[in-house]
Amino acid sequence: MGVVNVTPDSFSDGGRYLDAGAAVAHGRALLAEGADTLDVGGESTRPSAGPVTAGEELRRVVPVVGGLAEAGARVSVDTSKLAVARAALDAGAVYVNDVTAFRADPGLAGLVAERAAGCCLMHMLGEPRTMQDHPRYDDVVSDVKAFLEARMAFAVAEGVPETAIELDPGIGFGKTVEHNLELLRRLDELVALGRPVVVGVSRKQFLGRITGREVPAERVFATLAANVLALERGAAVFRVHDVAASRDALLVAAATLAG
Ligand code: PMM
Repeated sequence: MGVVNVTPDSFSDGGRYLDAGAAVAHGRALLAEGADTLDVGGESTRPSAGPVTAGEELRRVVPVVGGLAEAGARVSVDTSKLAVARAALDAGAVYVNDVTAFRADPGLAGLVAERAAGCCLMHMLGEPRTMQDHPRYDDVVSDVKAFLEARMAFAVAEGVPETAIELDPGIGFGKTVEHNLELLRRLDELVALGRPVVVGVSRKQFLGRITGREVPAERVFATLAANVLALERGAAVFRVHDVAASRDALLVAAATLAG
């Protein structure tokens, strides 16, 4: 899953693809690099990011979703807002990636069901503005697992078939470096929920802490290491900025594991 952020303030690529034409060109390049899905987002979820109005998010996202769907891409929309998801599905998206797992707008579940779309339910502790202020868990993996199980039950109760649901531990969303590492180390416990597990480690801050790389774009090798280990522990979907590098690393890892 290639990331197409149409935001001024995302942590690794904010401001680069704010213009719809530039974002579509970037998405097309990621497709050429081998992305299966493009995840289009118009609201940054970085720690300390402020909210964006539905109108502004719509304005950013819809032309890009339309342009990429027209180019033949399988398009995901990264949003927590019903109005944005609806417009994106109208414009050709087939998947809703909600970092709040339908908590911000419970009506999203019904929309996903009605449109027979796919969805990703992600764990986040708190909200972006405060999530990195001393996150605490009894046991991070058990807590995240219980949360994802509960959100999946909610979605199913709202009519979303279980087969349409993918689950994401939300790497970096209300987690310390050690929490993120523990989640990756014990990812098989989330895989045991029986749904494809999505991981988004790409260029994230915990990789910078470990490697000393402060510039997100310099965390590509670190991203590959984390994704390969996640694959080995059963992850199915890899949300990444660097598609070509990730594709090669994951293909070699998958071929080795298959032997
Ligand atoms: N991370 C970001 C945004 N959306 N969605 C899912 N499902 N999983 C993630 O880990 C995730 C996400 C933040 O990264 P970005 O600002 O580079 O998009």
